[in-house]
This record gives sequence, C-alpha cells and structure tokens, in this order.
Amino acid sequence: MKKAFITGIGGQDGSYLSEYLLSLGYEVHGIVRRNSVCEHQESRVTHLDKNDNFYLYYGDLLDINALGKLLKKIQPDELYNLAAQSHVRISFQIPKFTALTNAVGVLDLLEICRNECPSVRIYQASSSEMFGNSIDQDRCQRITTPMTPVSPYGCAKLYAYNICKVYRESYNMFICNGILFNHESPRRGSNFVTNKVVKAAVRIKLGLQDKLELGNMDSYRDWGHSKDYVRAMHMILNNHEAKDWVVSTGVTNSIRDMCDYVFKKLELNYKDYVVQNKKYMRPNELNYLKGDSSEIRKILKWKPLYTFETLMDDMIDNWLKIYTK
Ligand code: NAP
Ligand code: G4F
Repeated sequence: MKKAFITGIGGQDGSYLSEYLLSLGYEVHGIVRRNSVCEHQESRVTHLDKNDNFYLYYGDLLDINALGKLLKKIQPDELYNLAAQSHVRISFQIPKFTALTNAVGVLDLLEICRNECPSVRIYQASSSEMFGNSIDQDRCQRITTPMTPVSPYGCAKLYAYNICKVYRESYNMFICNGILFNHESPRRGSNFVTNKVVKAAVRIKLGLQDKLELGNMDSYRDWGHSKDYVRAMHMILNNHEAKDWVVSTGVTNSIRDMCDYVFKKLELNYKDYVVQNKKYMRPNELNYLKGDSSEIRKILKWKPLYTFETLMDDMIDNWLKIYTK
C-alpha cells in the first residue's frame, strides 16, 4: 500500500485528492492547522474520518520541527504540498505571512525531505498567478512564458517553484511543479469569485439577498474543476520523470461572462443585481489567463472531464441544495 502525505489536506484540493488517493488504495496522511472553531479545521474531510487508511495530524508549514518528526515517522512515498495562503487579494494585506508559508515554508519542507525522507516524490502546488501579465503571441501561457508575478502571492509561489527546481537539479530529488490554472468546485472558498457569484445568484433567486458586490469584472480566467486537477497531480507524481507541467482547460472567460452564465441559468440578468465595490479591487491585477496544457494531455493522457458550463452547473446545484433542503 502506497503512503501519501498531504499538506493543506483540509483545503479544496486536499479534500478531493484524499478521496481520489483513498479510492486508489493509498494510505493517506495529512496535516490541518488548529482553528479555534474546531469544526472548521477539518470540515471538508470529516466524512473521511471513518476510513481506516485516513490519518489527520495537527501541523503547520511554519512549524518545521513538528513536520520533520511526522515525516521521519511516516516515510511517505508521495508528498503533495498543497498548503498555502491561497487568496491573491488577501496576499496584499498579509504579504509576510504569505511569503513565510508559500515560499519559506516550501524551502523548509524540502530541507526536511532531503534529511528525513530523500526518496519521497514531491508535488509542489505552483500557480498560473506566477505568469502575471505575460502572454505569448498566441494569447496563451505555457512553461516557457516569462514569469512576471503581480502579487505577493505570485512572488511567493515563484520562489517556491524555483527552489523546487534547484533542489531537483542539485540533490537529484524527485520534485515536480504542477502549474495549475484556476480550478473551482462546490468546495471552493466562498470568497473566491466563482463561488461568491454562484452563492449570491442562488440567494438572489430565492429572495435571500438583493445585490452582489464585486471588484474587477473584466479580467479573464481559465477555470477548471478541482476534481479533474487532483487527478493530474497524481499522474504528475507517477510519471517516470520528475519535471514541471501546466494544467489548464485552454478555455478562458471573463468574470462578466461567468456572471452572465450563472445568472442566466437561474433565469436572472446579472446586470440587475451586480454592483462594483472598490473594496474588492486589487492594487495590481492579472488581466488574462489561458493555459496551454497540450504537453500533459499528450504525454500523460490527462484531460478534463468538466467544461466551464458543467463546472458552474455543479456549483449552482450545490448552493441550491444547501438553501432549499
Ligand atoms: P485552499 O482551499 O485555500 O487550501 C489551502 C490549505 O492550506 C488550507 O487547508 C489551509 O488551511 C492550508 N494552510 C494555509 N496556511 C498553512 C500553513 N501555514 N501550514 C499548513 N497549512 C496551511 O486552496 P486550494 O484551492 O485547495 O489550493 C491548493 C494549493 O494549490 C494551494 O497551494 C494554492 O495556492 C494552489 N493553487 C490553487 C489554484 C486554484 O485555482 N485553486 C491554482 C493554482 C495553485 P486553513 O484552512 O487552516 O487556512
Ligand atoms: O477567484 P479569484 O480570487 O482567483 P485568482 O486571484 O485568480 O486566484 C486563484 O487562482 C490562482 C491561479 O491563477 C491560484 F493560484 C490562487 O490560489 C487562487 O486560487 O479572482 C479571480 C478574478 C480576479 O481578477 C479578481 O480581481 O476575479 C476578480 N474579482 C472580481 N470581483 C474578484 C471579485 N475576486 C474575488 N475573490 N472577489 C471578488 O469580489
């Protein structure tokens, strides 16, 4: 039985990845941070508690001693580093915490692995936010596109991306970066734009709310489903070669397009309800994302099962169930 260790196991991706790896017969271990409302710290994975192969521990990327002891004891075959302060706008408000967790935390984790479990295969959750506003001539981003981040989050992720490459090349460790474009699901935090819009549209439809405040509606994102993307993470670590990959749908939509689709699906017109509030604007914006994932599709035979429309429908169904049960 293979053993996986997941940091950020209580997050959107960590919870779907746990389910996927358990379904493949893995023993799954992961860390959650202590939260004063204890139900919050593991709400996305509570349903997995009954599984004999599922183990949760308290841990934090900022507490390397505790993490070192755990990894020494568990000796995982695969380590998925998904833990991060993952909200881009919030990274402007807590840039140092973002850097400590998303950049220095990764360096510490690599050092622990080098000393305690050097043959573990490591997946690093890298991000399309690292590209900033660089776009190739064909209006896509790919592994060779210059990385010019425009947020503290993007800068921290770029440090992590590079230090992973340095450790792979310097110490012959099996380390892969997955450069994932935006991916969403019913488990997405409701302060990210997709789930914020879907939740509000459903509440407006049911008469529970009468307006929705957003920031910049003219940026474009390449949105996929988290369930599809965690399958890619597993494929990446189970390839014979340690390298970096882009995972994306190749389809881009603006925030405005997304609002239009979601409100129309509920027989509403978003223009009647959405207002802009500068509170949600960012000091700097990444305007356009569209990923070229042809390499992972060709070599690892990965392809997404969800489209933009079925992703949004899944999220709409989720909020409808919550508010009408
Ligand atoms: P998420 O839902 O925000 O999950 C992140 C997890 O990391 C949470 O469980 C969080 O715990 C944990 N965490 C935060 N700080 C930590 C620390 N110091 N030590 C240990 N754990 C910590 O994010 P996600 O959408 O699942 O994304 C997973 C990873 O992929 C993240 O690294 C993200 O930056 C990256 N990524 C995401 C996307 C996307 O579109 N979703 C795209 C590219 C890359 P708390 O709940 O306690 O804060
Ligand atoms: O949903 P978002 O907050 O996601 P963002 O900033 O693209 O970051 C996500 O994707 C990255 C991959 O590229 C990940 F690495 C990162 O961890 C995270 O998962 O915002 C998307 C867009 C932005 O242009 C933002 O300005 O939506 C715009 N937006 C407009 N109004 C809003 C809002 N975003 C949020 N969160 N809230 C709003 O009210």
